[in-house]
Amino acid sequence: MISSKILLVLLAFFSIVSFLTEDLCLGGMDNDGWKASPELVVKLMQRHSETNYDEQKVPEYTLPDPLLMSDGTKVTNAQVWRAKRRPEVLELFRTHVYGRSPIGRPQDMTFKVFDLERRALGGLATRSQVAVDFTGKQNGPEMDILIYLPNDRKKPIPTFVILNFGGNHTIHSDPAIKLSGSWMRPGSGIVKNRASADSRGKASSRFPVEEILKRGYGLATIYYGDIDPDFHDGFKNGIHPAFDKLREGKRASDAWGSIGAWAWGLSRAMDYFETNADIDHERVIVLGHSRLGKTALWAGARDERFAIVISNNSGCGGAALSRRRFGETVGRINTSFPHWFCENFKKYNGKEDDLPVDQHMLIALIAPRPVYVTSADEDLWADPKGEFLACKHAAPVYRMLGAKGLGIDHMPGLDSPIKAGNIGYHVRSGRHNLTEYDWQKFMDFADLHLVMSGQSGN
Ligand code: GTR
Repeated sequence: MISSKILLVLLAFFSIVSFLTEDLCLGGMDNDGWKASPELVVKLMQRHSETNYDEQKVPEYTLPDPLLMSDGTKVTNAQVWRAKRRPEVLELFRTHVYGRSPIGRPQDMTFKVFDLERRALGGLATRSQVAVDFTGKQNGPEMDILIYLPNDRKKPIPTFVILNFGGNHTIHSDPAIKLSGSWMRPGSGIVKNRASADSRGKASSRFPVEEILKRGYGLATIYYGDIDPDFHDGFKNGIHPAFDKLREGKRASDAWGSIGAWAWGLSRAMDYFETNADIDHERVIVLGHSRLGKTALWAGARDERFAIVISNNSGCGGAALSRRRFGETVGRINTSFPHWFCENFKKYNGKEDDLPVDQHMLIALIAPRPVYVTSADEDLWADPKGEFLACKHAAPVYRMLGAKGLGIDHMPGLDSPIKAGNIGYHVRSGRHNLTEYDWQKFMDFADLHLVMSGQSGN
């Protein structure tokens, strides 16, 4: 018979061990942390010989120091970071990477709530849909925000905001969600670049709406194509022509690309949240997957009203360090997607070492607010290690601002999230995707950090 005292001691021992394996990332038996599967590396290198997936072939590189001003002065305290270096780094990203977006809320922008249902999803949620007319003109560019807020929680509600790839009606089978009339990329349920009713709910595996509501969070989502359709048309459609200032009929080399536009749209959604008393606008978490993960990081870097920023499998031009040239490179992304970044970014095709920034500095711009970055085991195109290293090299800025950064130096094991510091990270089993596992970890991170820091927007 084991006495209850011994049982208690054993229980305490095992909970300490499990705490350590999660937070010091011993990841079960995997003390060395995550490494790409050698079989996968061989397979990918055979399939795409022009792409590097071999860690041994990552070139030597030196990262720019986020705490060193362009004039060579060292940033030694939080005041200098805030007053001088942060604006300088932001300006470098505007000039060389994402381009310059219009500043602030457009004067004539209007919000119209065209749907309000207090007994949505069997009474679990209040659903609303809001039309945002960016220029205040009926026939001008417009985005629709779909919002679910839990009914059984005290208002205001901390809320996730996420852009989606297929239209708001794809995130859930709720038949009252407006079927998007915007331009769509070809795919199932799409006829002549428009959504048909067949596409309702088709992305629901990426949006565990009920789970989010049950954990006390709201969810707001917007179709990214409402802000700018994702194809290169010389910036004639979407939001760009309404706000672009041309010089002699031409766009400037630092004019905003599509990522800049999508991120700007997220800030306009925040403008709306500030007018809705049921949404806790001081606890809005901006999140995105893949190209929209790049977008979430840029949105959170530019707009400090976002309390937490989450990048899911964002890769090149997102959380991954460009200088590693592992998986997708600057040259590759600018060739495949010439409309995502500003024109100046193309100067760095094959010349990553000349960039005055790297992506750890994008994460540093979010400091000291909590940021969570994820990778996926099989998503070598997005360079999991490069995503982790960007978090690690952003940490000195967090520490200078009095926040704990990552708290570790090497990659955690598979499925072993790091969440105690203001920089969180996990590498999940499986492919490039946004899964329920990812959402559970985002909510764990938000539970921990929204309570602890009680972020205030500004
Ligand atoms: C890929 C692109 C990535 C990533 C992804 C996505 O084709 O190379 O940078 O953004 O698309 O957004 O799905």
